[in-house]
Amino acid sequence: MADLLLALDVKGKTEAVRVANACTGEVDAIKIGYPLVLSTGLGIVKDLTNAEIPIIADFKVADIPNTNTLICEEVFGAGCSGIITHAFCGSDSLAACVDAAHDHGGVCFVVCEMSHPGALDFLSGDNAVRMAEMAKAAGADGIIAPATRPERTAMLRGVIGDAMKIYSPGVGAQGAQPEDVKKYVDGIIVGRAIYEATDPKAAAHEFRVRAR
Ligand code: BMP
Repeated sequence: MADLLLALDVKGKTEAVRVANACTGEVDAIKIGYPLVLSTGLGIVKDLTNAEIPIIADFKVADIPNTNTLICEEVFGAGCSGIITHAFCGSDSLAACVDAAHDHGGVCFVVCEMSHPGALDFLSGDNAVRMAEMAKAAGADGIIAPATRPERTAMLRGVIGDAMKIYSPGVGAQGAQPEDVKKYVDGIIVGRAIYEATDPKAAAHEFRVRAR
């Protein structure tokens, strides 16, 4: 049984609030990232938290520890409850994000293997295993692993154990189905298949039911 996270990669406040309001009650969290925040500013978090849904900032943080800490302070200060970071900058950079998240009562998720075909160039294989081990050692709350490669996500579950969560993108527009991964993960991430749907609420409802 997996939660449903809406990847709200729309542009502008009007569209973001329209989709978020439509999906209220059907999604367990909203993931925001550069497309939305660069088009609206971080103030969009307050507009979305009116719906009282947890907001996770997918900024795939990847810098030196001090810069990572500064980014996290802005994210959690704006009202987000989670941050998604990369691990490839090293254990000190990763620790900065985990520590900042926990200092603010939030959660930190670590990208280990990505869902798109190009992930096979670097963000996969032994590198993914190593980053999952780094995420566990850093005390991260969970990892990001691909619904498009369920066997890899199952393997990464074995690396991190059951105490950490896995959120899994790739369902819908990228071709994966909720049934492919729901037994391995705690949440599926769906973007275009919901926010581009004629009826986002109905689409979210269907994904939520299928993820259960
Ligand atoms: P969509 O369902 O429209 O493909 O959106 C997927 C979302 O998950 C996007 O926000 C994307 O940036 C994110 N994502 C992904 O697709 N694959 C990954 O490996 C990691 C991601 O964060």
